[in-house]
Amino acid sequence: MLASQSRKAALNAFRSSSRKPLAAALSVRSISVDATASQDAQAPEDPDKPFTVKLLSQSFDAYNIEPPSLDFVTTKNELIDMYKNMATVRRMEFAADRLYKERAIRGFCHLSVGQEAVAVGMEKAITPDDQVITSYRCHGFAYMRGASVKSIIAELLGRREGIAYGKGGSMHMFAKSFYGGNGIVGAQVPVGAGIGFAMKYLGRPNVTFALYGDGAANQGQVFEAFNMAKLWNIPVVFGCENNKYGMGTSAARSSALTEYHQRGQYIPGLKVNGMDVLAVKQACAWAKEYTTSGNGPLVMEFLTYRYGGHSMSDPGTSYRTREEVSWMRTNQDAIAGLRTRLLDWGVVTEDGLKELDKGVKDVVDPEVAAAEAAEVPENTRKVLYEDIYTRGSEPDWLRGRTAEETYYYKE
Ligand SMILES: Cc1ncc(C[n+]2csc(CCOP(=O)(O)OP(=O)(O)O)c2C)c(N)n1
Ligand SMILES: [Mg+2]
Repeated sequence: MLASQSRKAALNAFRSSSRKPLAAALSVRSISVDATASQDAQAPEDPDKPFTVKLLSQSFDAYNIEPPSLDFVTTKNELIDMYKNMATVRRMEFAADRLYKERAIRGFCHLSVGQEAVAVGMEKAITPDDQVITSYRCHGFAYMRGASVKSIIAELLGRREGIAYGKGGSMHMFAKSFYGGNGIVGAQVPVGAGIGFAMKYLGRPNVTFALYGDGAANQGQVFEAFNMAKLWNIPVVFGCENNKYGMGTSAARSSALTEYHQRGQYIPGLKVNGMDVLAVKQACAWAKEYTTSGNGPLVMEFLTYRYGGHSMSDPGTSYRTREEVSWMRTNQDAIAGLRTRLLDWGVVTEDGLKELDKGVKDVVDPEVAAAEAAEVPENTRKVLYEDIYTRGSEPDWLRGRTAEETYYYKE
């Protein structure tokens, strides 16, 4: 029996078990978020030789458009690379989790553990000249856009070696063709439409992905951006990462229609199994082709799940059950799902997987250590205001959390 088949059997057993409330909660999704089940396939010997695998039949749900093909063409090397990328993002965020708990990271810290397939699958479908902008949950996207693990962790630690010189923190990381990391919920959607407009205006053949959460999807500015994008046929993909919850409440309690891919009304949409990195890549490649062929925008919904709370200060269990979180972790995890397929398809052996995991550890851990070893910046006016104020306009004081904490440099 294939590993994926035993997983499938476990899943079916769970679904038919007496634990009705959770099964009911999960069945509101009309497409699968299964990342583990796979059709039979056999990878060729040559790691660069393309071969075709079938995506699960419930990978996509299209709105006013033909969905992408379920035939996914890949290579051993691509599959291995996707695995390494997702494992790297997860290990990096585990390090951030530890550093936050040790109080080395202060302020905000939003982890995407559970959602890695979206950032990785999307990047595999686009080029470095395509554009990406996202919400505050941005570490994985920053890494996939080219930021090093060291520069991301150093940013969280407030070091000058950070990707934004330690002045942005968790929500404000930027790289080439990556416009952050935005702390204002929803703000990145019209900005993303603007980036897409710039691509069209400049005659570039590139797509822009503007990502937002289910919690941002009801904002007025989102619909204003949809309108302009359609009016001017802007090559932008509005990508809703639907992880089922906003900051403390479920999507079903905040949205009159939780089919986020249909919320563009006059814009075609596609819902994607966001726990399956292969489905994400297939959908994003299809979306790039559609939007950059003069068809205008698309609305995409990535069904995904975050295992942690909204931020480090949220245990994430007051608005969902522990059972639900652990069920998703055990049964629908994107990384575990790809592991199963790598084995089933003969891409790697069990020993090969161990090697891959060790390789990820050997890359991530020294980079995290280097970020931790970087010097804490001096608390001087020069360092604090560098890159923030135009020379000569720096204030002589720094506001604290309370009036008493205000720091006056000249005293
Ligand atoms: C304009 C604005 N309103 C409120 C907030 C506070 N806030 C931060 S995240 C969040 C919920 C966002 O949920 P969602 O978009 O689903 O993203 P997720 O946390 O699930 O990734 C809220 C209300 C904010 N940052 N900006
Ligand atoms: Mg959400």
